[in-house]
Amino acid sequence: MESRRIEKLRARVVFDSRGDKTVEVEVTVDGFTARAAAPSGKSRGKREVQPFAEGGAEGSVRALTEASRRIIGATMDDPLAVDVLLREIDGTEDFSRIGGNAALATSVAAAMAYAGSGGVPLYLALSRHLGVEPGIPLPLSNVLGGGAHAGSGAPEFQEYLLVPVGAKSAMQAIEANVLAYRKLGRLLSQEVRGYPLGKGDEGGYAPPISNRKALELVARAAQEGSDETGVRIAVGLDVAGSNVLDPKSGRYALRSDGLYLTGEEMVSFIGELVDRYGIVYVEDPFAEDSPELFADLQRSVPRAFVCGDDLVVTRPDLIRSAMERGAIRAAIIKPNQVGLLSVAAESARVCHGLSGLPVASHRSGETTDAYLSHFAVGTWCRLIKCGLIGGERMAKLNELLRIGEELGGGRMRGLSG
Ligand code: 2PG
Ligand code: MG
Repeated sequence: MESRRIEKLRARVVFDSRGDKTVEVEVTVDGFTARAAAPSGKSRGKREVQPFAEGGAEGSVRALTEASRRIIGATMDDPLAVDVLLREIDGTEDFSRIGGNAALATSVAAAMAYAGSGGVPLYLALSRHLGVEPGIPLPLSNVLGGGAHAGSGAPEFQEYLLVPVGAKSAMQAIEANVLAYRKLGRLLSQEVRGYPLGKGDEGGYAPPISNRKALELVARAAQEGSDETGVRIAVGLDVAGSNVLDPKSGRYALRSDGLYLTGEEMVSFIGELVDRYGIVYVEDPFAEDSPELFADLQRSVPRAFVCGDDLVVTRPDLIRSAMERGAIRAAIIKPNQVGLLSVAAESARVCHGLSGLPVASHRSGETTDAYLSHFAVGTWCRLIKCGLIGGERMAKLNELLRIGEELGGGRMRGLSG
């Protein structure tokens, strides 16, 4: 690819879907301007980079604006070329000088501007640069939320997900998930008296019920949705285990179920749920510093995909070691956990090399940007976890439909093959 010049950079503070401040960046490359903002997580892994510089989003904008003198005028030989410069400029291990969100917004805006100045969409520029054939990911949809994303009284598990494993296209997958989501709403209004269908941070329902009850209802909604659409919809979970662990007792506190489990008991409990509800995907079932429990679970449910999020925080080295020791078969790829699109792409590559599933993922505080979908297609993440209901979630799904059109429907291999 030929060399192009970064002509302008401008950073500003904007708000995410939760109303928190984040950083948006505009970059102009060879006359083409692109804009990107970074999302923010609430249940963050200990080893994620710092999202913001000292002084929060404003501090990050100041730090990046100061550093922009070194970025403007630089040349890009490929869509991810600005990342080397960003790392040099920040100079810290955890991106604390400019903040991972400012770095990511710059990384993405520059990649998009580079792609746009060459007349191609981001997913195509990425797939060409990385030598990956583009593919459409299977959408994982959060339809019921608890934990850190909901108020007290909601289940402790953070996300109950629909996995439309039988879908052949993004359109089929989204339609099936929306139908099952509506069925879940009906079931909840019948079964949970007085619950006005309130929602959590990611647009899923957040009812005051136990984890067991939530799973039972989500599994019923998935079954009814499968029967009606003919597309098999399975169930997935993000436990966000670090937030369920009570640090004092070292037990997993599932208050809504009246259970206080040791690590080993939690392995058995999750294993039972996987068998009983046909769960195909379990993210962060344990705290981030217990890889041995992940490995125990993965061994006991070999057909399910145990997935690491806080466990591996989008770091290629951590993903490699967790997959090699058999702790996980899937890894969450959240670009702002590492602050650079190139590192996130490398993480997806590591997964492919170890026959694992990369799962492109949103954050609970999102923006209406849709570059996550381009990233997922361009690096062929097999799954995308981007929520379902809410403009900031649907923006990513609608972008998948548009990309699918360009790819002539697009290949969707999902969980199999
Ligand atoms: C997660 C995410 C996104 P947060 O744990 O997977 O769903 O939550 O962005 O709050 O870390
Ligand atoms: Mg997670």
